[in-house]
Amino acid sequence: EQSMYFLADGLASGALIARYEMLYRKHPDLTCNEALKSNNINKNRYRDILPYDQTRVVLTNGPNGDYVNANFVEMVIPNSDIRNRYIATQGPLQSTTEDFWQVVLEQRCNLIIMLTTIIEKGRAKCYKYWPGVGEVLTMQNAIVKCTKEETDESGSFIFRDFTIIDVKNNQESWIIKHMQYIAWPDHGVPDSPQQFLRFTRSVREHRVADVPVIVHCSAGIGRTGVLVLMETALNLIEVGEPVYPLEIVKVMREQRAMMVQNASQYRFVCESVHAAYIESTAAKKDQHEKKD
Ligand code: PTR
Ligand code: PTR
Repeated sequence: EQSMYFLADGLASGALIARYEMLYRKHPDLTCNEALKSNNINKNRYRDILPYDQTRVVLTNGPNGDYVNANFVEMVIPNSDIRNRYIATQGPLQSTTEDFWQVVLEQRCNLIIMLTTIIEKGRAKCYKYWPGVGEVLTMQNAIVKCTKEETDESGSFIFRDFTIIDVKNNQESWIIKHMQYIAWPDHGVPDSPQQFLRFTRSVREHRVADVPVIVHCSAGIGRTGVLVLMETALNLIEVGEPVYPLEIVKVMREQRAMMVQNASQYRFVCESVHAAYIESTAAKKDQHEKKD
């Protein structure tokens, strides 16, 4: 597989990282004007992390207007009819919790990926926007209940089940899976490619075609970008298409600025992609031998 050697070489020589460092962090032709309007400016967790106007998620019946710090990100898998949809967003603030759930409601989301903890190194990274087990969060347009919460055996992930009720729409209700990665600090990388691959595969198993998966960390760019890049790579490997990580980052940054925040995160995904390649080649060989 050609792109596997390309990756291994690129990592060993440092060429992959050097080319990553040259990318635009923000697309020069895209704007962030809505984010700066006086009604909206306080809805941003970080003043330097803003959504492009062109791909932002616009609320139709938002209780506080149409703005939320979130972008639609779509990753198309070539030579297939697959397009994996995401909503990449910041960790909600207390004041934007209702807007966050409004996105879930309007987009009919059923999977939320959280890649941060509430507090890291004594700093608030995300508001606890969900109810505890048996508790109910009541908002103007939605009611959310938590029916289940379990930590995986490694202690790195927490899985929750929520039920949401669309109050203004015949009390329609559905189940939402919440998958939280707790062993991944911001500006950092997960403990191991294997652990991260296990989590990303689990995301793939839970995704429903055409429904956007909500992915957030604290700013919604670094860890969120790593996850989107990894899922895209796994999907490409599944369908036998080559993986060129830098091209994937470019496509992501045309939809949300600064996705995959730093070189160590980029290196980590490239290493994980390489690990996934090796696993898939081994699995294919295994299958082949069983057939013989
Ligand atoms: N923003 C710089 C960076 O991207 O690395 C430096 C930085 C790192 C700033 C961490 C703040 C950091 O921590 P916190 O997000 O907890 O304030
Ligand atoms: N101004 C903050 C900083 O540079 O530290 C913004 C920021 C915070 C950027 C966290 C990225 C962060 O990481 P993540 O997107 O993974 O939450």
